[in-house]
Parts: sequence; structure tokens; C-alpha cells
Amino acid sequence: MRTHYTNQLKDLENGTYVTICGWIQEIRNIGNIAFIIVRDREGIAQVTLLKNDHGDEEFQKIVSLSRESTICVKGKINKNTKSKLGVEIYPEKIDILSIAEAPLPMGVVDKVSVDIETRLNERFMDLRRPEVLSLFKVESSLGKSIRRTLEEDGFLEVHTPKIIATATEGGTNLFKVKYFEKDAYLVQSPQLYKQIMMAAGFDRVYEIAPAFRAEEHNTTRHLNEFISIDIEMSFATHEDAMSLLEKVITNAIEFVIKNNKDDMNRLNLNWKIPERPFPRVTYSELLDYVNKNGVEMKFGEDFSSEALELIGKKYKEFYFITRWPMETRAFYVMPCEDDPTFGKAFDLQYGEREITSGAQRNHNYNSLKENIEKKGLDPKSFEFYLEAFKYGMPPHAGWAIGLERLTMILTGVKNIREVTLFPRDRKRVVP
Ligand code: AMO
Repeated sequence: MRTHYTNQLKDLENGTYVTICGWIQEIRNIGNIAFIIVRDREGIAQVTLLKNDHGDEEFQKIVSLSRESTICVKGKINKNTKSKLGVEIYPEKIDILSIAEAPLPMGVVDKVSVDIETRLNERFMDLRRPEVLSLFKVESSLGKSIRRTLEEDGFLEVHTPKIIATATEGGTNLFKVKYFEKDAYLVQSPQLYKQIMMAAGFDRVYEIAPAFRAEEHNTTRHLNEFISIDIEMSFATHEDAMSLLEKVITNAIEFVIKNNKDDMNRLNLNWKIPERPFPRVTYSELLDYVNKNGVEMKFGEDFSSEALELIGKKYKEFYFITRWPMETRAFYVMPCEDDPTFGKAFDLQYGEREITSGAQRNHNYNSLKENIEKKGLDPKSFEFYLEAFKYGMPPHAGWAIGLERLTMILTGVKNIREVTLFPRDRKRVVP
């Protein structure tokens, strides 16, 4: 149907025939001439309709079309125009594809602010707004670049099951599903399976897939379904995993700067490529720091939002929190050789926000099993996982980035729902 997107018109020769398709954003009718603003994914174009050329009846039919109706316009490019866009189309044929009902559930380009609930209820309409679309274009580019870096580094893409029998990240925030005669759960993370893939000899794997967490609290940072970008690599330490993560993040930022100039302008983003390596701070150093600065915290506790806010004032950009207490982290973390109270786990932070968790994993069957028990979990329910550690398991490490978290942090939106097409939160499963 279409020959060009609207943003491609300005580079064409005068008189070129084009067909554009999109939504009627606005019609200005000034008598014998009407200006129709047509919007598609890439921008807007002006269609200049002359009554003399089309006849009264056709002219009236088109100018009375409702806003947000969809049309295709075939016509000739004119660059000698006073239009702000520097180019207009003189239409020869306008196909009316679908007429929008009025009133609209919400405006697309109106300046009036609409609350987030209405926006999420009418999400298809909200997503037509250029600044909302830009957020998802940035998210798409981040995902694209991350995938490219991993592919270039020899990672194999895998797809692991999303219906599982065992909790991976602790038992509290699991969604139970009926699985015929049994109970099963939606996966919180592909953790166990990506580790099993190391025993399978796949060496380096990645997966970009939904993960499910029954988060009790409705926060601006948590979703019940999010996109987890997971990697696992063999014959590798937590240091190797951190270096890869630095590269993945830096490349992704560079990619967006290069490929999303319009979106960055529209969103007022002014990114610079971060320097590598990112600073590394140990858990204990930060524990000391927050206790000295008025936020009380005991060894072994995770950082509260209050503590993170304080830390974020000192570390404003990317940094790693390393050397976590074993008791704070999941059972699969490898203890440090010099002091097994600590583990080779890390979080990547941006200011007060967490983007990624990762670790070198414990690949020793006996001590892994012990650790499962220490955490009060039943090794029986982990048999299928533990089995993979018995017959030759390489040392391995990995991490997971929350895609919406990353996009949220880099674009500066205050609510993670802004960068989730159809968010699932404590109250919302529709649309
Ligand atoms: P973790 O539980 O820290 O680690 O999750 C990894 C990353 O996923 C994102 N994330 C979320 N995003 C939105 N809503 C949520 N409810 C949510 N929960 C987590 C965050 C977080 O940093 N198996 C480990 C990873 C590993 O060690 O490889 C894990 O799942 O950005």
C-alpha cells in the first residue's frame, strides 16, 4: 500500500509520486484549500487538498473525516511550500480505510495531561503519542544492541520453559498455575535452566523472555511480568561476567545515541557513553557508609530504599556492588575463597536503582547442595538441577538485566509502566 514513511519525503525530488498511509492527526479547512496532517510511525506529513482539483463533493467528504481515521494518500511531492515540514503532498487519490468514532477515548497530540490509569486503559491510543512511541523505540534499540553484542560474542540464543515445578529466586513471589492434576509455577527467572545449559556444554547462552514475579506491593519499579535478559557463560568468573555486562551496556547506549537521535531529542535525553570499567564498591564498604551517614543497617540485610537513596547521592551513574554476604543472596552463588561469608555476587546499579544482578555460580555439587539446605530449601525439589552438577560442570557465571528497568533508568521515566506496553501490576491484567 505504502511507498514511503513520512520522514522519507523531504529527501525526494519535486514531482515524485508517493503513497503514504497513516492517521489523520488534524485537518485545517480554510475554504478552497485544506491541510491534512497525516501521522505514521516515523512522523507527520502535510497533504494539501485543493477544492478545484477534487470537486466540491470529494473535498467535503475528505475534510469532514474524523480525527484519527486511517487513510492512504497517493500524490506528488511539492517542495516549494510554506509548510513547516518543508514538503507537502498534492494528492491525486485518497483512500479512506477506517473512520474513527468520536469522541476519542483520549487525545493523541492534545496538550491536556491524562492520568496514567486512563492512559493504560486506553493504551493503544496512548501508544500513538509520539513521545510514548519514542520510549518504545529506545527500548527496542536497547534490546537490539544487547542481542547484537551477545551474538557477536558467541552466545547462543535459547528458550527455556516458563512453566516450572520449583522456585528459583525464593518461594515468596511465585504465581501458582494448575497443571492438570499437579501444581506448577510461572518461572521467576531462567536461572536453573541456564545453568543446566552449562552442564550441557552450550558454553555461552542468552535468553530474552518474560519472567513472572508475584510482587505484593504496587511500586513504580516492579512489574509482575517483565522481560529478563539473561546470560550464562562457562569457564568464566564473576569478573568476566561483569566485563561483558559493561560492554553490553556501553554498546547499547552508543547504539541508541547513533540510531535514535529524533527520539532522544523528543525525550530530552542527553546521554554520554559511560567509561569502562565501571566503579566497583563492596557491600561492606557501602554498609559502613550508610551506617555512618544516618541510615541504620545490619550486616546481611539488603539495602533499603532509604539506604540506596543515600548511596545514589554518592554514586550517581553506573557502578557495581560486589562481594555480597552469602546470607543475602540466592543459594547458587559461589562463596569467595578468602572468606566464605561473602559470595562472588554483584549488582549493577545506576544511582539508587538496580539494573542487573549476577554472580559466579557454585559449580561444586556438595557445597551447592549444602547451601540449598542452609537456605531452608528442600534439595529434593532441586534434584533435576543438582543432577547436572554431578557429571562434569564447568565453572560458570551469569547475570540478568531487566529490560524495562534499564529503559526506565536511562530514559528517566518515573514509573516502570511507562516503558511497558501492557503492564501487569498488582491490580492490572487488562488490557
Ligand atoms: P534478580 O531477581 O535481581 O536476579 O532479577 C534480575 C533483574 O531483573 C529485574 N527485575 C524486575 N524488573 C521489573 N519488575 C520486577 N518485579 C523485577 N524483578 C527483577 C531487575 C533485576 O536486576 N537469577 C538472577 C540473575 C542472575 O544471577 O543471573 C535474578 O533473577 O532489573
